[in-house]
Amino acid sequence: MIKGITTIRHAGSAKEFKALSKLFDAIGFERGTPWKTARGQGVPFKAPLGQIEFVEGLETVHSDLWIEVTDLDSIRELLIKENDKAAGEIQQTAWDSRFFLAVPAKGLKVLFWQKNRPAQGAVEGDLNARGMRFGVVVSRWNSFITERLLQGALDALRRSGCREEDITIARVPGAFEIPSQARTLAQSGKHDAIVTLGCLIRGETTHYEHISTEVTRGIGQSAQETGIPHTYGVLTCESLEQALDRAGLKAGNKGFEAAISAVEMVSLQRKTRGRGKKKSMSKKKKAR
Ligand code: DLZ
Repeated sequence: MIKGITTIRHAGSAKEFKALSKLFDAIGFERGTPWKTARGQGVPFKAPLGQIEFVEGLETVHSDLWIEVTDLDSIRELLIKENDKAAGEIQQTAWDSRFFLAVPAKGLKVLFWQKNRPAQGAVEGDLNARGMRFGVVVSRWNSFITERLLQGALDALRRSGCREEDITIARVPGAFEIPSQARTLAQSGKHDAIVTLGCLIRGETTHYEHISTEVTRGIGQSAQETGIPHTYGVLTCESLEQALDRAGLKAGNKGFEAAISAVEMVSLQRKTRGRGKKKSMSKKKKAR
């Protein structure tokens, strides 16, 4: 059974090793488990998809590593910001994509590319959480489930490039307390989005309908009134079995999904927020 593909790149020195690791962190790769012995060190960087492609015929672009991305322009900006002056200009390919070449270390040619999307006039958020700050509100009631949701959410944030220190976790007693804490975090000005996680089980919850309606309404209201995206990872289930399925078993992990949605919403908000709004926010900051 094939498990995966690894491309080994030998760094020329410890300094180059460090610089390459920093750069791959910055562009959103998931860091694997590093190793170090007396004779050397290694650190894997993982992508959601790895493949080997054989090509025959006319192939004009040559590169050691091809990295497909969802937002080519942001990646190029990031590379330039990280001092990779070798990031070339973006060009069109003959196969309906755009690309640019970068040389992050001597002799290492990396090609970043993105498939052209049909021009639909739509703007979408990206999944790069580098530099974003998140508040995560998680309830302790049914902690057997909610802790799994939390692990899913943290996994999603880390994999998208969010740093540990940019995540604040607030634990509340039960789902009913989630909205007020979510609002407190949203109003603090310290978070770009709030991820809410909880678990209500109908069979075990008195006034299930009332609580779930109130929690959903409260979270939505906090999002609308603060202008900070809130995402919904509160399970409302018929049984414990159903909740377990949604917390990492058959039906995925709703915590992971809520966190990924939060990353996308922050990115979308940044892309679509008008200039005027940004200005008035910085004025507000100055006034404080
Ligand atoms: C009281 C209660 C009940 C019966 N069930 C749940 C539940 O299934 N999930 C949950 O998150 N919280 C539950 N709670 C607690 C309430 O949400 C709330 O924390 C308490 O009533 C205290 O205000």
